[in-house]
Amino acid sequence: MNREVRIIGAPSDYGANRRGVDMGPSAIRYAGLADELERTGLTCTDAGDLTVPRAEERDPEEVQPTAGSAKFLKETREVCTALADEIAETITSGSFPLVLGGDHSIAIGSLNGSGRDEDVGAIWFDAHGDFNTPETSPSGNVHGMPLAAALGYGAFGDEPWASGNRVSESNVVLVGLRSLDEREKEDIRDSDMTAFTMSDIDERGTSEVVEEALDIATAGVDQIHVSFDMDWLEPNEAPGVGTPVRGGATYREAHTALEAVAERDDAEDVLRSLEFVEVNPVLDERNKTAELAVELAASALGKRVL
Ligand code: HAR
Ligand code: MN
Ligand code: MN
Ligand code: MN
Repeated sequence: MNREVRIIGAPSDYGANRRGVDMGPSAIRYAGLADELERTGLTCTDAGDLTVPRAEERDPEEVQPTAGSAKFLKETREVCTALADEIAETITSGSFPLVLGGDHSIAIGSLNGSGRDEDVGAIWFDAHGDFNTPETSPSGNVHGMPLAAALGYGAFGDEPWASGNRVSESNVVLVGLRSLDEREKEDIRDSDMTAFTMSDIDERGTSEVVEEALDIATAGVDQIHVSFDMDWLEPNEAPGVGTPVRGGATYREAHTALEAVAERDDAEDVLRSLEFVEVNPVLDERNKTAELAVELAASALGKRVL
């Protein structure tokens, strides 16, 4: 990474059913993000947090717990619109956006900011598919929908703030899946995305799977967004997440995956934006998950042991 890194906090918990994930950006900063990136040799500035009024400080009349079957969609639109603008401006100014969530609904904004002026691909490290729509979601939680939203599925097709971007579906790759809803499985199979499950990682190893993911995500587009949901990891490594699922990536596998991204970026300048989401300090053990997010950010941005 040879651009200045701009840290952008998106402290929203409107997409999740567990409160506390709005404190994720603070926890990751407190874990030493800026210092670690400087030690990695990067220049970094902190843009602070986007303004996200919490549900309690809003006029109860104005808070919309449900809109169709997507909860807090109006609030999520506000956050994502602001985030998309911030990311697009950061890229235009020549800096690199490093986004801190917040629950994964913020990725709708990240994908729209990253894919505003150019075709982009995406790699999605997650236990979950995040491919439900308001029509298919069993929970109504928007953090289970950001990929479907950005790609214009279901009701999101009529929401330009969600789907008015240049994210190329055939360049979207999910990695490390292990928890999908029944309808979501079908929709992922029917889509033009590529999906690798944890079984693929078991059989082929992390390096090979991530190399192939990078090949697919970058084919025919210049750059990619990397979205890293901390629940990708095994819950004992990352206990501070709202929806942990057993059978996740190990500590080393997570570093291996992001080191592979960094190596590719060294060679071809493929990273356009990066985010770490779903860190929930209320559920964490002594900020362990936030500290791991810091380490992984450094790996993704080029930290080398030697
Ligand atoms: N698929 C489930 C739903 O839609 C669970 C989504 C889980 N949340 C996340 N996203 N952390 O990766 O409700
Ligand atoms: Mn997710
Ligand atoms: Mn997840
Ligand atoms: Mn280019």
